[in-house]
Amino acid sequence: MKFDVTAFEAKPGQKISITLTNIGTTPKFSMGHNCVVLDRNVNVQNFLDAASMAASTDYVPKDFKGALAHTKLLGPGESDTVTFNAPYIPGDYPFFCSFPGHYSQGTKGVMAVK
Ligand SMILES: [Cu+2]
Repeated sequence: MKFDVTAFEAKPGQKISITLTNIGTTPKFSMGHNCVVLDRNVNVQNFLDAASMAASTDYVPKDFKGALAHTKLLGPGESDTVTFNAPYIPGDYPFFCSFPGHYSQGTKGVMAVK
């Protein structure tokens, strides 16, 4: 369970498009995937804890600040693209699938703004 891209670089403020395609075959309720880009000062585990309670909003907690961008939660064969501007502050920004358990199984990566 991995993203095929686990690291990329961006310039501050650069327009970024992330396209996620779920190439799996397991139904969305048990094996959906999304891609969330988090601000660099947000504690990932705190976000994931909130995300695990947010099934109704694609595991993106609406009352938890810090997601810079996210795709929809995708079932098998589905695809979604999200476009956003990279932050102006250089640093490493994590991205990951916020479906419960998927981060710890390795569905994650880093966007390096420099
Ligand atoms: Cu996932």
